[in-house]
Amino acid sequence: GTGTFFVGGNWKCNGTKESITKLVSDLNDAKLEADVDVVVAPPFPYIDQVKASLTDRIEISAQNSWVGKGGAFTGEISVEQLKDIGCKWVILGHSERRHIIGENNEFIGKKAAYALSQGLGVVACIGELLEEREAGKTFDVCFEQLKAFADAVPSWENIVIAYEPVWAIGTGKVATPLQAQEVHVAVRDWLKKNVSEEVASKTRIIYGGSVNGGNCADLAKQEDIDGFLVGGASLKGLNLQPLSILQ
Ligand code: G2H
Repeated sequence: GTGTFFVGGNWKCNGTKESITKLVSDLNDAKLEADVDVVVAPPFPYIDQVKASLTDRIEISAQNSWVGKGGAFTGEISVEQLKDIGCKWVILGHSERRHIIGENNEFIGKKAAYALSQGLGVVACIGELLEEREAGKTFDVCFEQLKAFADAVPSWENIVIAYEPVWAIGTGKVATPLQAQEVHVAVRDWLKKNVSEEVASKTRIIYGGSVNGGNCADLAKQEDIDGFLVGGASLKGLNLQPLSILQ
């Protein structure tokens, strides 16, 4: 693998003050391995609560951010505000935002560039729909999404790429270790050809889509899987014991 193993918990639009209090207390009690970066992404209204109660060992990510400086953008949350309340990361290009909200590659690229310019790390998500996979377009789609990030960002230093095949998201249908590895190695190769050898060898490429305690160990053994973005299972405390991230 590349760099420090990265495990992100994406809570999506879930939780209450009460359930999040419990989740934070479970995370605070968990014994985390020293050499794993652990990050959680609570819904916006709870970030402050989580920041105030969660161990500093775990960093906080937002699930989205506005494309530029804050101002007259009703309903949006700015990068400046996320920094102000202690976020270190933002997830951008998640398939739920691409396919449900309708964010396109160019807009996502701009968001990434702005977030990086203000010092947030970016979890840059890419991934194909089932019909795209079945039509043999997995690499084309992933490379196009990757190119939109590459065209927009000045540096890859603060970016983690998350490969999340849409058909595996929240479906319980996890990609096989070989299906994931095949795309991860192709992404690394794309970076090598289109960005630089250094960026290709240093950028972490994490997998997301129905990761849980039962399937994470085999996925983590793959050479180019450098971590996970976990949704559903992270609401139960990032319970990835077989990987001994939490013991
Ligand atoms: C993919 C993942 C987290 P889940 O979206 O980003 O969610 O683990 O529920 O498939």
